[in-house]
Amino acid sequence: FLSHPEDLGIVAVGFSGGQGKAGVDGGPAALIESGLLDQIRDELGYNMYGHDAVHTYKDFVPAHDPPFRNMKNPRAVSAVTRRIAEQVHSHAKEGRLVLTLGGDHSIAIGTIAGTAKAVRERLGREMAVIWVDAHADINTPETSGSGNIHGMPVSFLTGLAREDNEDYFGWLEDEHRISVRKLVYIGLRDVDAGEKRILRENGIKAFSMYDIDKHGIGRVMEMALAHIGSDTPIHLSFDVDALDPMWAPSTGTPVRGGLTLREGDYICECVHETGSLVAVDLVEVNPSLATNELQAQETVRAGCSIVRCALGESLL
Ligand code: B3U
Ligand code: MN
Ligand code: MN
Repeated sequence: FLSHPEDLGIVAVGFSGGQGKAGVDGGPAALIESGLLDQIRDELGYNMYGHDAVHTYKDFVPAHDPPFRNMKNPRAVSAVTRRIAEQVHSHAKEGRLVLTLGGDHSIAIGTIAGTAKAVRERLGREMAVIWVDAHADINTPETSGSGNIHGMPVSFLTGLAREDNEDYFGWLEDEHRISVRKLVYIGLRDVDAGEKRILRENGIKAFSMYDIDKHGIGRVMEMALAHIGSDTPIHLSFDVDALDPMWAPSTGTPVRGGLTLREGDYICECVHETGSLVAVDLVEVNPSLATNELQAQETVRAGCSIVRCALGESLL
């Protein structure tokens, strides 16, 4: 699906407004300083575009941003994700694979909107999303207990949540959206009651940690990819908190009982192997939440491993 599979568009998003903890905006810089982009260029051989800047979106964050429909920082998140959608779209429309480094998971409103639109324009097709996360991030503004938009991106992207005002995600159009039928979750273990209802009522495919224990990650990936169907472009959105805190402690909402690093890497390897990958997000790396320097380093290392596997490191 990529006209230039050797070309990689990079969007480094230093943004934290989708949740309340400072420091996740420092995730991209930490990943890049640890050498991720050098590894991608030198070891994996990609031509890189847009790798020279971590974007802060300062001009897109309004001074006054009161809650709206229970959402916190709604104008900021809406304006920033609208800009991210343009950035991602401009890479994807050239047929590049797009890598976005976050930032909190609200930024996926922009990344997925951007690729979904480009995939429709270039290929005339609907894209699938594999969402790897401890959380479902499918609250509507009304079901959310926290008001944090990083817990809501999937509801806006599927159209389960809608808003007409363009300052509050009203800029999202059908061309930006994905179907609930083409969405697959992996790694869930902390899902709100309202979200469980949404998953059930919409028949959304979800592989929780229970399913991974029961079937093993190998079988789960077979089932996940079978659900999507071969020959469908895939956007992989990977929240580092899907990994067990043993591997990725330095993240905003760690939940015990998660994926091993190898299981996370394997998910990415399988997705890469399909040849259908069009975009990857790695989000929620927050180096400043670590209780010691080693924890921050380990989380960054795990994030780099996830990204390299998604970009094909393990293929012999
Ligand atoms: N479901 C909760 C908690 C949460 C979602 N995503 C993260 N935490 N990282 C919420 O706030 O919507
Ligand atoms: Mn998430
Ligand atoms: Mn999460």
